[in-house]
Amino acid sequence: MSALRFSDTISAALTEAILVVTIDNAPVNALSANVRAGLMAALDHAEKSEDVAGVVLTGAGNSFIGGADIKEFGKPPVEPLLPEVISRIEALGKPVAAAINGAALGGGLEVALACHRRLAAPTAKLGLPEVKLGIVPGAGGTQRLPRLIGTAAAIDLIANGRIISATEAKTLGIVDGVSGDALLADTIADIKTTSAASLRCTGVLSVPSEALEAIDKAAADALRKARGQRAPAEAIRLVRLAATTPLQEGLAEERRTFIELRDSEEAAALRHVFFAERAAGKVEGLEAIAPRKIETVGIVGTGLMGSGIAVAALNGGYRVIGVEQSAQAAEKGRDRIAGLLDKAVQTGRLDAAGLEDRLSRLAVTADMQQLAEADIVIEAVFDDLTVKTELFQHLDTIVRADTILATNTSYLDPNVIASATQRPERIVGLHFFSPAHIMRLLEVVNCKQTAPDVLATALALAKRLGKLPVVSGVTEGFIGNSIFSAYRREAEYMIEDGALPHEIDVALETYGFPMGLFAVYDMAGLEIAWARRKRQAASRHPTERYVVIADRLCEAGRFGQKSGRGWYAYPDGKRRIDPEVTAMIEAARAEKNIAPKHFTADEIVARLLKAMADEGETLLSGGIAARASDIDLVMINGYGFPANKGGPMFAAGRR
Ligand code: 3H9
Repeated sequence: MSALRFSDTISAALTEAILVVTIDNAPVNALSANVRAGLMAALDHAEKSEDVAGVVLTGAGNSFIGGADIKEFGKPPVEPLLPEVISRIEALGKPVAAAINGAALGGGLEVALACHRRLAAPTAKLGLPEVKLGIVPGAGGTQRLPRLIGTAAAIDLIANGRIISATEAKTLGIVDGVSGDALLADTIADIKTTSAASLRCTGVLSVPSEALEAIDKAAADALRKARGQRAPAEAIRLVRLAATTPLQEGLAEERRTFIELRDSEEAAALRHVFFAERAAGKVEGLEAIAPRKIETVGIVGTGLMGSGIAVAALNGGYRVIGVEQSAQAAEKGRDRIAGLLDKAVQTGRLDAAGLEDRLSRLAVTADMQQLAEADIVIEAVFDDLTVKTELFQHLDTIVRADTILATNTSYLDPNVIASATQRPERIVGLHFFSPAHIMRLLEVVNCKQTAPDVLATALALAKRLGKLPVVSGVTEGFIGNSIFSAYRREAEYMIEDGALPHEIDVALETYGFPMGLFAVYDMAGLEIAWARRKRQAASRHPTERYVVIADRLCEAGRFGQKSGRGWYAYPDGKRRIDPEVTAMIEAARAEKNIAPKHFTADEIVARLLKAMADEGETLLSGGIAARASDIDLVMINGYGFPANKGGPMFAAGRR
C-alpha cells in the first residue's frame, strides 16, 4: 500500500489495484477549492496510472462530504468548479465508488451520485438540503437524483431539503448497499467486481416514468411548507425538467438557477441563519469547562409547560421525576405527559418500544423529597416571585449540594430568586417556549452568580434536548421578550399615529410572519398583558408615551378570539375588521390631537424592524446578548420572524 498526496486535503493509497481517495478537510470535509483541485489530480492520476483499476472515494472522520464550502459563497469562484469535478468522476473510464462513511449532504451527495457505485455506513445521513440555504443543488443533484429514484421521490427530498438515513437511501435506490464495520473493504470488494464495460452512469439513465398525480402531490406538499420561499419551487421545476431534457441542458439550467439564487438576498439571509445557529450557545471562556453529569431531571409543576419539558427530557434520554402538589395533580400530570407521548406515537414520530422506554423513565409524585435524586431541578410553576423564591428555598433543603436549580421564569428577575437561596451559583434560567417539547428555542439565562460549570451544564443539557440554546443575561423579559416588547410598543405607536391593526398585520404577513401581531394578540388573549400593565402602572414614568387602546379593548370585554372580539371581530370564527375598534382607535388619537398619517406596508415593516434593531443594540451594549445573530435566532425561532429575512438585526442592517 503506497501513500499519495494530491493536495493538503486529498490523500490516497493503492489497495488491491483500487485507489482509495480520502477527503480530509475538517470539520465536515466540505468541498473547498483545494479539495476540488486534489480530487481532480487524483482522478487524473487514476486515469493515467495502469496500476489503478478503480477508485473509491471516502471521507476522514465522521463525514463523507458535508457539501460545498458555504464560506466560499459570495467570493470569486476558484477553478476547478464542482460540476467539472463531478462530470470527471462520471466520465472516468474506470469504475468509481463512494464509501459513504457519514454525512453526504448537498455537493457531497452530488459527488456520490456521479459515482458508479455507492455503499453507505448505517450511521450515514444523506440529502440535498440546499433549499434550507435558499438555493437549489448546483452540481447535478436535481438532474441525477430523479434519474435514480424517480421524480416524485426526488421532489420530496430536494424541495423539502429532507435528510434521510442510509436504510431509507437503500430503500429508495440511492445507495446500492449498507455496510457496517467493513464499509471500506466492502466498497473495495464491490468495485473490484464492477467491470469498466458495465459502468452505470447516473447521468445517462432515463428518469423512470410515473403517475403525474404522484408528482403533483409531492410538489404540492413541498410548496405548502415553503412559505413563499423561492428555492423549493425552483427545485421542483428543475427536477421535473430532468424527465424531458437531455442531461447537459438540464445541468446548464440548474447551474444558472443555482447562481441566481446563491446571489439572492434570501440565500444571504439563510446562510446568516446557518452560521448563527453554529455560533449560538458558544460562550467565550467556557470551552475548557467540563459540564456536570446529568442523568435525572426533576421538574416541579407538570402543567402545560412542565409536561412539555418532561417530554423533551424523556426524548433526550433522561430519567424524569415530576413533582406536583397533590397525588391527584401528580396523576393528572402523568396523564398529560403520557398523552403528549401518545400523540407522538399516533403521528408516527415514536414507536411502541420508544414509548415504553420513555414511560419507564418517568415518575410523577406529590413527594418533593424524591428530588433528592435529581441532578438538576427545573421549576415550571406559576410565574410569581414569592412562589418561585419559596420553592427554591425549600429545594435547598432537599437536593444535593451539587444539584443545579433552573427557573423557567419569563419575566421575573432570576438574580432575586438566586440571592434568596443558599447557593446562588447553582441557579440558572432555562426559558422554554411553549409547547416545550416542540419549540427548538431555549433561552439559557446566565445569572449574576451562575457558576461557569453550571452554565456549561445547562448548554449541554439544551443540546441533548435537541434545543437551540441562546445565552441571555438578566434583563426584564430576557432577549426575546425585550425585543418583542419593543416591537409591540412600536406597532401600538403606529396605530395611534394612523395605521390600522389589519394594515400592520397584512404588512407583516406579506413580509413573511406566519401571523400578524394583532392577530397573534387575539389568539393568545389580551387579559394577561392587561393585568401586567395594570401592575406596572404605578411605576410607569409620567412622560412615557403610553397607548391606551389595548386597555380600552379589555375594558370593553374584548379579550381576543376566545371572547369573539379583540383587535378584530370573529362573528363566524373568521377574523374580520371591526368598525367598533376603528372608532375606538380614532377616539384615542383625537384625545391626543394626533392627525393620522398613512403608512405604506414598507414603512410599517421598516419602523418595526428599526424598533427591534434599536432594542437589540441596547441588549448588545448592555452585554445581555453576546452577538447580534443570537438576537436573530431568538426572534426567528420564538416569535415567527421569517428565517429567509435573516432576523431583525440582519434585516435592519441590510436596509
Ligand atoms: C451545497 O452543497 C451546494 C451544492 O449543491 C452546489 C455547489 C456548486 N461549509 O453543524 P456542525 C461548519 S450547499 C462550510 O456544528 P455537526 C460549521 O459552520 C451545502 N462550513 O457539525 C461549523 O463550524 P464552526 C449543502 C461548514 O457535526 C462546523 O462545520 N450542505 C459546512 O453537528 C461544524 O458544523 C449542507 O447544507 C459547509 N457546508 O453536523 C450541510 N457545514 O465549528 C451543512 C458545516 O466554525 N452542514 N460547516 O462553528 C450540516 O448540516 C452539518 O454541519 C453536518 C455536521 C451534518 C455536516
